Amino acid sequence: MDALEARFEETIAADQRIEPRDWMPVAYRRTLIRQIAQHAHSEIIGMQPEGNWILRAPSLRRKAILLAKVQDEAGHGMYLYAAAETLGVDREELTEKLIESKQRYSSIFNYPALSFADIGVIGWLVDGAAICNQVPLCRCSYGPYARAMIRICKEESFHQRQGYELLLAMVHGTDTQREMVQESTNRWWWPSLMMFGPPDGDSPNTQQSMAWGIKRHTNDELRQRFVDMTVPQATALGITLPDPDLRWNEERQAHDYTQPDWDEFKAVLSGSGPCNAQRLAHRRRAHENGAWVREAAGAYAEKQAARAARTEAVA
Ligand code: FAQ
Repeated sequence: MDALEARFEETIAADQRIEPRDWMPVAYRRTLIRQIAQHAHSEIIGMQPEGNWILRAPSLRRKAILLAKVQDEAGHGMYLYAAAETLGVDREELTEKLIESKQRYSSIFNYPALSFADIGVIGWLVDGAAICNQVPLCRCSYGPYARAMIRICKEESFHQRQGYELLLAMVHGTDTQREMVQESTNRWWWPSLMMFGPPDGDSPNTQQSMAWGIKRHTNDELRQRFVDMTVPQATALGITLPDPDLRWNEERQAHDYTQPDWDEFKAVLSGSGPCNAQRLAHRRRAHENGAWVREAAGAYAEKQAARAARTEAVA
């Protein structure tokens, strides 16, 4: 092992951070680019299911909350692309890979938001799962990713609360509103469990990512944490989770639960989920529609650089 590699291993063993200027193994860099890019793309594509409801929110208050949440997601995407750029890739390149389906985004955003109850349930379950998965990433061994995650997690926590607060209002409303919450929970429960990734036995990246301190827990550990956290919240809402075998296991001090349909997960990952084509087509269109902004920003930057060069030459 050469000195650079030994230094990297020592930093990881001492639970300190790797910074962009530090030497790192090619595979460590590659894994981080894959995960951070996938995470950034998820935030950007993740604006679509909720964005669909901004114009149909039932009150000004609900609209303002939803707008703020969706804007936060755009911001998260930007922090994450910036974190990925410290690894030597650029945002343009990552965006191209997303729209050409060469990089992934989270499976969860390939499901449609069909009713306004979905806005509450996405906040409760999807952001709840995102928090479970992302809080440990604040201790990720790669400094820029870990630091980006601190702010993202604070905002995700607001997102989860706004969802739960909306559901509390709905379950205290009419019978129809309560039914809407139950129906929406029934649809989002299983895809939310899939967000944590495949079971540990089928997860090719977990072991190495844990050894490098990129991931701090396995997919199954985090999924279990999410189930245990969510069950009492469902009880407080007075609704049921759609798993007849969900029950507390005294011996394990955890809930037993049914696995989601992993064939469905694979199908969604391979592009045949309910909204895959729609999500990518929308993202592609937005990228094309934004071409003039990128061109204008590029022309402006060139003009500024030429002006600075002229001023320097005169001085
Ligand atoms: N969807 O070996 P593993 C959010 C892929 S942000 C799609 O276990 P790993 C905020 C995986 O990439 C949600 N693909 O992989 C929000 C790998 O692909 P490969 C996003 C998935 O990386 C809320 C293959 O399967 N969060 O929700 C999924 O060790 C509301 C094998 O899997 C993050 O990205 C999936 N669910 O663990 C926004 C968090 N699971 O190798 C708007 C950071 C796995 O074939 C509204 N990421 N794959 O290229 C992570 O923690 C990890 O990457 C995991 C996967 C845990 C997602």
